[in-house]
Amino acid sequence: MSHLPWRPLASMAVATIAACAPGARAPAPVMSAGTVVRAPAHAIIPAPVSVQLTADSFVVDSGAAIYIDQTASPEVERIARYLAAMLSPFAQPEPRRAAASESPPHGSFRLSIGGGAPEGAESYALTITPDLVALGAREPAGLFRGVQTIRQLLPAGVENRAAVRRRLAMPAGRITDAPRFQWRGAMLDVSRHFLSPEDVKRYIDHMALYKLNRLHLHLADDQGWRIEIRSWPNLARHGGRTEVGGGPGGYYTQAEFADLVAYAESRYIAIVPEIDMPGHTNAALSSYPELNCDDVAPSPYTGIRVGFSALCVQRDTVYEFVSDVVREIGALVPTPWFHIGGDEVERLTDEQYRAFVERVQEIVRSHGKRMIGWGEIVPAALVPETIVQHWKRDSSHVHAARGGSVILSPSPRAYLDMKYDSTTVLGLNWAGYISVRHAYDWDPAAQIAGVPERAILGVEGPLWSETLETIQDFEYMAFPRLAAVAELGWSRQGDRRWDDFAERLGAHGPRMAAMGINFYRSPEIRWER
Ligand code: TNX
Repeated sequence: MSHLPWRPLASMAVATIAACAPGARAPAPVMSAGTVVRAPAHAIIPAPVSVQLTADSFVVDSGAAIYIDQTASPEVERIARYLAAMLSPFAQPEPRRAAASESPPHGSFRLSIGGGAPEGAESYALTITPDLVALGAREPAGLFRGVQTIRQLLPAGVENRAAVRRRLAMPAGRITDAPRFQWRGAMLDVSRHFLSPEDVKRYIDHMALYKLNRLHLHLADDQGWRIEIRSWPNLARHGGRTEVGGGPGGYYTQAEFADLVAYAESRYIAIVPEIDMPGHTNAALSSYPELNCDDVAPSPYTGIRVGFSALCVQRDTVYEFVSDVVREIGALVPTPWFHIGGDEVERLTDEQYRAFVERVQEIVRSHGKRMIGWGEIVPAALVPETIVQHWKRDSSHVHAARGGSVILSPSPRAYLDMKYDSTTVLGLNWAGYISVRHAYDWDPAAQIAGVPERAILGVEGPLWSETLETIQDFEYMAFPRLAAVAELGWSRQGDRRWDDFAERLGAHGPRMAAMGINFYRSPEIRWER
């Protein structure tokens, strides 16, 4: 694994490519017929482990075929089709099968599973010559990540299906890559303001470009319950009908949720469901009087205060409720994680709170899941498999010391709902202003004393939605900071430098624009046009 080579070699490639394309650093895509359109030499985010580019290039000619092995699995074939769709109308939509020993004709792509790639499910090796683009990985997940690298080596026009009269070129060279952390997440708060399944899919597609692999959905809070629970139907029917500001809210049927899970899975993103408890539960309390100690269901809540609600933790009914919810949601996700929230409870004694967390941990385990909770859960007797999500000062080092792992979402760095600066209209600022640089410029391994690299599962950028109504609002806060989170999660600390990231990010402006992302044009970045 090399930490250095990509930078000097990348700038060398910039120099050589500059000689044959307009614009010194990063030539703008030109959309006229017959023009070879070049991507910036290397603006890959997150930065790969090793990039060596040459002055040669590979041109995607119409009719380019994508080859897979004779014995390739249906999943490899699906990824080949995904690549074909990305290259459309240039590539042939149907992948071709060929023996590994056969060399595909000039101008082809080849996707293969094999030993040549670095170890790890998401790792890949990419070799580009003027003749062939060869992508190899140990597992299909690695091929999918590698396809995103191919995508980023192509000009931004590849994102825009309407621009058909173009040829696509990419620099030749070799890239080998593997993630630093296994958890590279984003969180959407669909409770404070509901997002339609289509909007969530849009976000998933944007996450895929940056090799993120976990989408944490905050599915229940005071202001809204967002998933159908068949054994407690009033949760969605009543609890789903509100949101901050009094809008219509909404919820996902189980079929819609299963469809979201499958959609995310096809991009190698796991959906991590969160039902916040015992606090942040007004929507549930309002739906079922028996969850309240006084048997009185409170009114729906559409404000943005926190801390005032709590389940009646001394009642067995509450644990039946929790078990039903975990069982039904758990059955909809193939992955092991179930997030119980656990934050900001002001209505219970410490002892009541800890006992609740311990009992719920047992329920989650009894359904075959691994519990995740916000930092507040640490004082409970947690098993090492339980995962703690750090967001503010907590005792996550205690969890690390008992062999547990931690997801880092420190609010002053990773909270995507914080304003960029004092002029940002959307968002909050209780954890400070978070410029793109501030979101990028920190080392997860140095963040918390007593939580070393080996105890860190990864990083996650939560996007709370008290002030965000439309998907465009969500995107404005998430982009480009989510790209910084992605690089923090994927790239080695020694391979990350703000100046360099800022330059690569500048080249993502046209790409994000072509994707239709409503991103914040931060003045810290020299955006390419
Ligand atoms: C704190 S972070 C919360 C959320 C709010 C967020 C707003 C956390 C575990 N709890 O309930 O939405 O701040 O930034």
